[in-house]
Amino acid sequence: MVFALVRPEVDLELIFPALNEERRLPSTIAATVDHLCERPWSSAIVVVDNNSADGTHDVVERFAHAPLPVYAIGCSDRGKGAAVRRGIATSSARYVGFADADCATPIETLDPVMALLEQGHAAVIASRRAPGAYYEIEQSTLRRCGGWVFRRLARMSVPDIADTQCGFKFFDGPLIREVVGACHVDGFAFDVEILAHLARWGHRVTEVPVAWCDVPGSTFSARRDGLRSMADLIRISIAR
Ligand SMILES: Nc1nc2c(ncn2[C@@H]2O[C@H](COP(=O)(O)OP(=O)(O)OP(=O)(O)O)[C@@H](O)[C@H]2O)c(=O)[nH]1
Ligand SMILES: [Mg+2]
Repeated sequence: MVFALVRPEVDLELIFPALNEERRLPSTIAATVDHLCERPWSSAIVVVDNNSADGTHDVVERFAHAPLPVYAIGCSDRGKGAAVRRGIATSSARYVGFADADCATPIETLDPVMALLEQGHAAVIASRRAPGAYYEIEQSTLRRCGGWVFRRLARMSVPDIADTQCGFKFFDGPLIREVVGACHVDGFAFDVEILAHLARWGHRVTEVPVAWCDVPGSTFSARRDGLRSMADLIRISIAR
């Protein structure tokens, strides 16, 4: 693990927001290091940990001698959105993006994503609803109904994006640093706020199909996070 206030510039920084991820994070970082080492871009991994109560911090330490830098940084504001924004705002990479600690989106998805970014696309996001995508989810009725309402509310701000919530999104670095400077949502609806800003500023968001697999151990609570996300979505659509 590397501590650094300012991280050296690389082609790609991949941010993992992590809250109590000692079980899901080790294999995800290992697979990501293996993948990135074989790619032509210089890259770094950044875990943004909101003071996890488990051994998340120790997991990152185990990668101290990895062939590419694996940083751990903190975030005083709670929430996945706050953590991702902190990772992006402190990055100086040419391209930057985030993925979930559960590796629900296979890391191989990075190859088509990077190809599109290098062709000049501003934002490339994995999508479970783009043609060619595959996913299967076992969810409670409450979560399914909540998801339905969430999608309808999200459409008020980003009508053209089929899947706003897949945790695998990559961007042009300078552009997204400017975008997150104008964003405020700390919880799970932060993706919609970022995408809405990109759309408002005239940037196209490209969705790439993903073979997504559900991974147990979710940190999302349909009651607590679901209600908060819906309130955030209403705020995002009013702020237009
Ligand atoms: N730093 C930080 N990370 C968080 C926080 N809440 C969630 N995360 C991370 O956000 C990522 C996505 O969380 P998941 O628990 O997989 O939730 P999800 O993917 O939205 O929902 P599922 O489909 O149920 O998995 C994981 O890497 C979590 O550790 C938080 O408050 N702080
Ligand atoms: Mg997940």
